[in-house]
Amino acid sequence: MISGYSNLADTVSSVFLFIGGICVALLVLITFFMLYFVIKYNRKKNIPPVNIEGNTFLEITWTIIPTILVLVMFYYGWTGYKVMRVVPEDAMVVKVTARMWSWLFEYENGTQSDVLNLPVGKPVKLLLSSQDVIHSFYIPAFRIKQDVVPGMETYAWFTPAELGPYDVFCAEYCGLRHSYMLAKAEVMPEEKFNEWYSKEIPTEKIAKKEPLGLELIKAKGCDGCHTRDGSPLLGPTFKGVFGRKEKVLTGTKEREIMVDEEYIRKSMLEPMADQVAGFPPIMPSQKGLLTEAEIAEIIKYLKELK
Ligand SMILES: [Cu+2]
Repeated sequence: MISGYSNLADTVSSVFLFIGGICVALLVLITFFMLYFVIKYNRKKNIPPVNIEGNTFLEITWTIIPTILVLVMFYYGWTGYKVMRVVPEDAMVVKVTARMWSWLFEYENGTQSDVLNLPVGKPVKLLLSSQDVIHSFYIPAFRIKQDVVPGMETYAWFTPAELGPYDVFCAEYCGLRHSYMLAKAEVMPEEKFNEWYSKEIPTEKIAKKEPLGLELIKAKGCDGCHTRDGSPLLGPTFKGVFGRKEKVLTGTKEREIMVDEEYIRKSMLEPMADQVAGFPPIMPSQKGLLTEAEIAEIIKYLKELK
């Protein structure tokens, strides 16, 4: 039986409440005695000091009780943690890629999305990797939080128990737009998920379908730094980029170039080679992350974005 928004929710919440409860009880107890002694042994009362010898009963008590408390905390923490590390064999695998400043979700059939779509009641295993710095994958409602570290793969799993959209956060400060690193986890009935997964898009949606280039820009996280409305963000805006004259830094030398296909392509693969002046040098190379076909689609889209 699952209660809460995921199979882990109850376990994590009860450990949290248990430890929180002990902390509050200790805080109240210690504060009470502190104030009590401050008043009772106030200097103005002129109580003559006496030498107190050891008290075996007290010493044993304050050793045994905290030891038991800490061991109980450990027991609950450990049994809960063990559940989180043992992934059911039938779990659906989703590759999660973190980069400054967005999440990418990739399914076993190659589908990519910036929304984590999930069927309700099915275990899902997330394989987490980072393209740049340390991030942390965090869905508070599911009680899931796992660091995403460049150069290694981490994982997490859970079974979503209730329908709905949920917030996905990055819980590790990862730079300027860390707080914008938001995504949605959409838990849906299995049929609806299968429909989405097999890409049976209803006809009325096909008509409104976004150009592939724009879809890529969103899915690959380009719009974390580049706007499409003309306002500069951490990088130059995409609006009217094609044919624009830009001052770029080549090494330390500033020169003027005109943005053409070749320049856009190079900026994706070697962003630091001719970097637009006035922007921070933070763009990660997309080498190996974008296929030639995807690059072509993005260029096609940017050409049209007047
Ligand atoms: Cu982050």
